[in-house]
Amino acid sequence: MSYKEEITISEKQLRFKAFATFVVFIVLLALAVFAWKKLHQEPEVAGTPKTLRSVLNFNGDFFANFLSNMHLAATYPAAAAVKNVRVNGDVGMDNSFDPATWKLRVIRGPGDTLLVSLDDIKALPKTDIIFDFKCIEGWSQVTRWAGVKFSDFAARYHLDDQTQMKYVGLMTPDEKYYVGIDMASILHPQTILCYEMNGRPLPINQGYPLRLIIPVKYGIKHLKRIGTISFSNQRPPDYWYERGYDYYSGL
Ligand SMILES: Nc1nc2c(c(=O)[nH]1)N[C@H]1C(S)=C(S)[C@@H](COP(=O)(O)O)O[C@H]1N2
Ligand SMILES: [Mo]
Repeated sequence: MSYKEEITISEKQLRFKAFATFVVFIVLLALAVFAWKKLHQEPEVAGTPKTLRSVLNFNGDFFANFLSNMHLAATYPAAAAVKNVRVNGDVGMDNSFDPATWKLRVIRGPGDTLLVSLDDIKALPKTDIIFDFKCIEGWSQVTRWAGVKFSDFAARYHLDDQTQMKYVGLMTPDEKYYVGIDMASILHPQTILCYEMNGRPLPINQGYPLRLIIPVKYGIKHLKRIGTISFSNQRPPDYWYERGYDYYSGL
């Protein structure tokens, strides 16, 4: 007697099994097609079908709440910074802009806007940061920037009531590009209102006179050409969130 028992299947049984497997396959396929269609008939919320958006929001909130964003992003020696910095997005960066008349508008509250010149900003303590700038498109570059820490700026202009709120909104002067940032991330010690790249004034296509550099977030949040800054307890509008991305886009 052999150790293993032999199993014999009749041809009839075999045919039945093949048929049953095929039926299961068709049923699953039909279900998948049905679910896919249903998903695409759903109303969109912030650029994504409702169900997908709620999964994305859940993931976003999970990472925003349960992972600390108080870590420091890795920094690099100046020699590691690339010379040819990639220019990526240009929404809100049209040529009609006149940098000579620019002032930063800080909306402290209804009817209470503070105007700050580039010279005033440059007079504040300067912070350098060399880090790996990451875009959600999949590229990254070690780049070098300098400016004033947002937290130093907020302290100098006594924005104490404002920084008690939950969010900061930033917009280009034409209001065509805009981002919302949670307060913890904007007050992070590596977040700067940036006016220099590679030791020189920001080039116009990199956001001259002032851009946001926020190493704990993906590139989409590093708004170039800041026009206004405002504060709120509700999430400010966010350009890429409205087009289907994660609101926090943290790293
Ligand atoms: N005003 C404005 N800021 C912007 C964008 C944009 O389209 N408009 N694109 C963002 C994206 S997706 C990235 S990756 C970075 C790219 O910055 P860079 O052009 O200096 O490399 O800018 C961000 N800031
Ligand atoms: Mo990006």
